[in-house]
Amino acid sequence: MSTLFETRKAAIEKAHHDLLTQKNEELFSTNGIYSRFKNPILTREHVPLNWRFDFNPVTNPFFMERIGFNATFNSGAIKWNGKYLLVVRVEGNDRKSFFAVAESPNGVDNFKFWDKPITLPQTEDLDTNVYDMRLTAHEDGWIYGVFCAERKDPNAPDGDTSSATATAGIARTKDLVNWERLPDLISHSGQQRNVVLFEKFIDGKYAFFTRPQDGFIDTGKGGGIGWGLSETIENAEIPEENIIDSKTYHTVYEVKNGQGPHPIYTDKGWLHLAHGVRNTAAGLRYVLYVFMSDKNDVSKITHKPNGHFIAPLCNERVGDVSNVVFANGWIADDDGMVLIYYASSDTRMHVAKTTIDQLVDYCINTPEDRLHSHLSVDTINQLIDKNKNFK
Ligand code: M1P
Repeated sequence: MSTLFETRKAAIEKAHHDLLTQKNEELFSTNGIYSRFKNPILTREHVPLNWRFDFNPVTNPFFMERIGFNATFNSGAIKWNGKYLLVVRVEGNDRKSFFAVAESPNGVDNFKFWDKPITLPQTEDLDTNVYDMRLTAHEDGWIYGVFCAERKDPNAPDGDTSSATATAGIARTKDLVNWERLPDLISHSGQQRNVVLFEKFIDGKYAFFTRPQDGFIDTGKGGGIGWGLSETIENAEIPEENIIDSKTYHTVYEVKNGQGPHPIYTDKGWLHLAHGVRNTAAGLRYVLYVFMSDKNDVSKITHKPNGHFIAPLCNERVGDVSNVVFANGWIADDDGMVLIYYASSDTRMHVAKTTIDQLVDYCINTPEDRLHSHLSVDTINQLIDKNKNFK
């Protein structure tokens, strides 16, 4: 007769195997700009069983979970040795996030975590929490991961056990297994989150997209996507930062915004994916937007479609932090396909599929936000008039 240990272990292993080998299904896209997929690509249920369970029947006779995981979200992405890799923000039940690589043969399903999470070396100022890594294959030959390093605010008054600081941590690797930690980015504009290293040297310097912020949550006088150059990466410091894409009243990036993954080069210009945040009576709402910058000057925006590109829909709207979509990873494949990896509600990962050509067309031909209702109506009327002879 099977023991409880054996019965539970067999059932849990089968469910895990079925989940990891499940095929995903591309859904029809009404907007024609990108398609969503039926299933999330990574959930907390994908976390390997040997990270969660003690497999020794003597020390775990009930086959209980010993280490719980809460969420798998905000993943950096890279195509590497023919495989689609995500550096996932995995959050334990203890609320600590860490990074772990998950690999898929096709980028849309069958994601499987590597054997162990990433061991991230520390600086002298230990991180309390790390998250949202952006990956950059830099022309200097390294793959960099720039991420948010969070620590308790040393200036928090007694009794304040919540206030934190956000800084851009930097690590680099050649194999995504062994990582070298470099000193955190120094900027002179307050705290930093959503920092992304650009892949090319600019005038011999390392270039960063930044997101300066006065506080940990509120960007205050900061906010907007910034741009700054650093002489070195080993002691990265940006003396000057210019805002290239500001937060703006009554838009989807009214409260704050941030560069998503590294931009994608096209012969028409650089494609950018970013997140924008607005406030509502139900709290902050995070959406994704796309824009394009000059092919000879990545910091000069040339095309900016109005509104959101992806907003949380259906089940995506609910999770630990509801009404959020967030992306810090996408992969442009050799055939022009683009896979956008986005998380919903700080809980699970999804993929959306499009192409470079569709994204460029979207950027160039979608009307801009003209910032007033009557001008939005004017834009709609222009399309109606243009369509008169074609319906
Ligand atoms: O909870 C939503 C997101 O909030 C932060 O983004 P931002 O810095 O723009 O406010 C990040 O902590 C991100 O991880 C999170 O998904």
